[in-house]
Amino acid sequence: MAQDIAKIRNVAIVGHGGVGKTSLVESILLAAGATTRLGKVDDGTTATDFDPDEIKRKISLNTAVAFCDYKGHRLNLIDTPGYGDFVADARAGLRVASAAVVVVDAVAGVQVQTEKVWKFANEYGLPRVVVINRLDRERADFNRTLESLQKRLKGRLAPFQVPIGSEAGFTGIVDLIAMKALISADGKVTEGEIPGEMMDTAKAYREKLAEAAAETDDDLLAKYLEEGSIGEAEMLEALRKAVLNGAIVPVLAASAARGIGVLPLLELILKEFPSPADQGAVEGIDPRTKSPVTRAPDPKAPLSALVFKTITDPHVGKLSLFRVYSGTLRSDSQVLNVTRDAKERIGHLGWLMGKTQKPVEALGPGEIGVVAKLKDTLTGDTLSDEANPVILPGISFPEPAISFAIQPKTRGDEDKISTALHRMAEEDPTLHHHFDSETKQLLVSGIGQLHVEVVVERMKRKYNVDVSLLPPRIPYKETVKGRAEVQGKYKKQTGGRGQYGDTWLKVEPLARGGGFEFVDDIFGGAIPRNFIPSVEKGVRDCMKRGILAGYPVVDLRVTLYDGSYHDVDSSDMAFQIAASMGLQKGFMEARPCLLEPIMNVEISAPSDHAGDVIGDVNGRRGRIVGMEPEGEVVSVRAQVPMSEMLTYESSLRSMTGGRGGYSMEFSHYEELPAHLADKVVSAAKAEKEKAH
Ligand SMILES: Nc1nc2c(ncn2[C@@H]2O[C@H](COP(=O)(O)OP(=O)(O)OP(=O)(O)O)[C@@H](O)[C@H]2O)c(=O)[nH]1
Ligand SMILES: [Mg+2]
Repeated sequence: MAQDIAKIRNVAIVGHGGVGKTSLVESILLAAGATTRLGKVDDGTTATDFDPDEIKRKISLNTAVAFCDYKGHRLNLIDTPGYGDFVADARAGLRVASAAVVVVDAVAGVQVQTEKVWKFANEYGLPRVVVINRLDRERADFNRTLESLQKRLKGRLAPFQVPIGSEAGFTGIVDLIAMKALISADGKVTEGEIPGEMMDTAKAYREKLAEAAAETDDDLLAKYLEEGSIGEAEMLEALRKAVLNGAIVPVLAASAARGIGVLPLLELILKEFPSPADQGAVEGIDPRTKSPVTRAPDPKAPLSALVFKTITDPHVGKLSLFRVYSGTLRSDSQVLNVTRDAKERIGHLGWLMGKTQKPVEALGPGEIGVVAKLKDTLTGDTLSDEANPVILPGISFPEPAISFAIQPKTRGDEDKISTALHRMAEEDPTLHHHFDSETKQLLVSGIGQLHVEVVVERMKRKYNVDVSLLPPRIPYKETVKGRAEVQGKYKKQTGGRGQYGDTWLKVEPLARGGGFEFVDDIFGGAIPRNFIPSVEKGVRDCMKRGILAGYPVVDLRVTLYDGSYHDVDSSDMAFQIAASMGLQKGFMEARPCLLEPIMNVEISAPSDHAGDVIGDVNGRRGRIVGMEPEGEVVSVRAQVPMSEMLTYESSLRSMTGGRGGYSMEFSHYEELPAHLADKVVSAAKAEKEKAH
C-alpha cells in the first residue's frame, strides 16, 4: 500500500563532516521504535553507514536512506556525507527532500561544509531546522554556537529550546513553546517543570521567540505590542507558517549519542515540516513540446520520479534510489526513462532501511524507494509514464578538482581497471577518468585526495583489481606573457603532389580566464577562405596538446594576418600543420609561462595551534585571507597552490594532534614561479622521453 501523502516527511540530514548526522539518524530510528538498539558509527553498526569503506573509515561516503513510522507518519531520513569530497551526494539528497535538518557541532560551530549545504538548501528553497549536537562534549557551548550560526548563516535563527546542564551534565532541554522541561534519562524522556535557576534564562529566550513569531505577521505584531505577549496557540500557528516559508529557522539542542533532544526533533519534523502534498506540484519539461508542464502530487496523475543515487555492486547489480513526485510506480511495470529515452522494466520495489530493502507493491507521490537492475538509468534521470513524458530538473554535480595517474599492480589488469572505473563512474558522477595519450597514463579525477583513495580501495574490494596511485598530476595550464609575430610555413615538394601552407600569426595574451580567441585578419585573399578554418583547427589542436610541458594552452589570442598558398599543393592538412608550427614558434617567443591552480582552503584547528597552522600555510606559498576565532577553535581561510596541498592531511593531523580539519575547493589560476615552472617542464620532458 502506498503511504498517505500528507503523512510523509522526507528529511535530509546535512552538515559538516563528523558532526553526528549518522548518529542522529540512529537515535531517531531508536526513538521512533524502528530499531531496538542504538547503532554506533565507531562500531560500524549504524543503519546508514553500511558500506565497508564507511565502516572502516568511520565516516559517511554515500547518501543513504532509512525510514521509520512515528505517530502515523512515515519519515524518510536521508543521511548525507559531510566531508567536502563527497558533498555532491548531500546536494543530491537535498534535491529530493522536502526539508533539511542542519546539524552543527557544539564545540566547532559553523564550519565550511555547513555553509555549503546551507546554500544548497537555499537553492532548493527548503525549510530547515538547525540542531546543535554533541552538547555533552567537553567545551561544548550552546550560546557560542548560536552566535556562530547567527554570524555565518543567512536567515532568522531562533532557539526553540535551551539546554539543561552542560557538557557531561547535559541532561535535557527546555521547550520554549510549551515552557516545559524535558529530561532524558535511561532512554526515557520525562516532562517536568523548568528548573528554578533556569527560569529567567528560559523566559528571556521565550520572549525573543515570541517577538520573532510576532514579527512574521502584522496583526500578531500589533497585538504583541499592545498586550506585551501572545498566546501559545497563536505563537505555534505563526511559527509553523514561518518555518514552512523559511522566515524562521528553529535551533534545537541535542546529543545524538545520548538520545537527548531527539524526541522533540521528531515532534518538530511532524508538526512543522511540510509533507510532499504541502510542497505542491513540481514543474518539468515535456520532451515532445519542450514546454513546461506541472505534475501534481496525486497518485492518479501520470508517473514522474527522480533518481538521486545509484549504487552498483558486482554481485547484486545496480540499485537506483528515487523519489516519486507524481503518480504511482508499481512493481512489474514498464516506465520511460525520459532523460535517456529508454524503456525500463521495473521489477521489485522496496523501501530502504540502509542496506536492507523492505518489499513494497507500489510507491505513491512523495515516497522514496529503490529498484534493482535498471539498464540505462543513471543518477539525475527522470522516470516517467510512457504516454505522458516529463523531464524533471536534474541534479548538477561539481567538476573534479584533482587527478592521479593509476597503474595496475598486476600486468594485464588494464581491461579490468577500465571496466571497474566505468561501473564506478555510473554510481559516482563526480568521478571521471581518461587515458592521456601523451603520457600513456590512465588518469582518474575526483573532488579530492580522499575521494580518489576511496575509489582505489573500492576497486580492490568490489572488482578485485589492485592499483597504485602515482602522485597526482596537477592540472597546470600554459600561456604567454608577451607577444610575438611569426611565420608558420609547411612546404613539401618531392615529386607528385606536394604540401603547401603558409601563415603569419600574431600571438598575444588574454586576461586570466579569457580562454581562446581566434581573429581572422586576412584581407585580399592571401589565404583562400576555405583554409581559414584549417588554420584555426591547427591552432586549437596544438593548444590542446600543449607546447611547453604538455598542458593545455589558455588565455591566448591568435590573429592570422597574412600568408600565402599554392594552387595545387595547398590543402586543409597543410594549413593545419603550418598553423601548428607557427603557434609553437610564436608561443615560445612570447614569454611562455605555466599557470597553477590555487585552492580556497579553510582550516579549523584548536586556537592554541593557530600559530603553527598559519606558519605552515605561509611555508606552502599560501596567503592567509581571513581568520575567525570561534571560541576554542580558530578557523583560518587561505589561498594555497594545489601542488602544496597534496600532503596536507597528514601534516595537519600531526600539527594539531588529530584535532584539526580542513576542506578545499578550486579557486583560480595564477602564474607558477619560474624556478618551479622549470622543474615541471623538465619533468614533462623526461616523462615524454620515457613514453617514446
Ligand atoms: N559525545 C558525542 N559524540 C557524538 C555525538 N554524536 C555523534 N558523536 C560521535 O561523533 C563521531 C561522528 O559521528 P557521525 O554520526 O559519524 O557524524 P556524521 O556527521 O555522520 O559524519 P560524516 O557522515 O562523516 O560527515 C562519532 O564518533 C560519534 O560517535 C554526540 O551527541 N555526543
Ligand atoms: Mg555520517
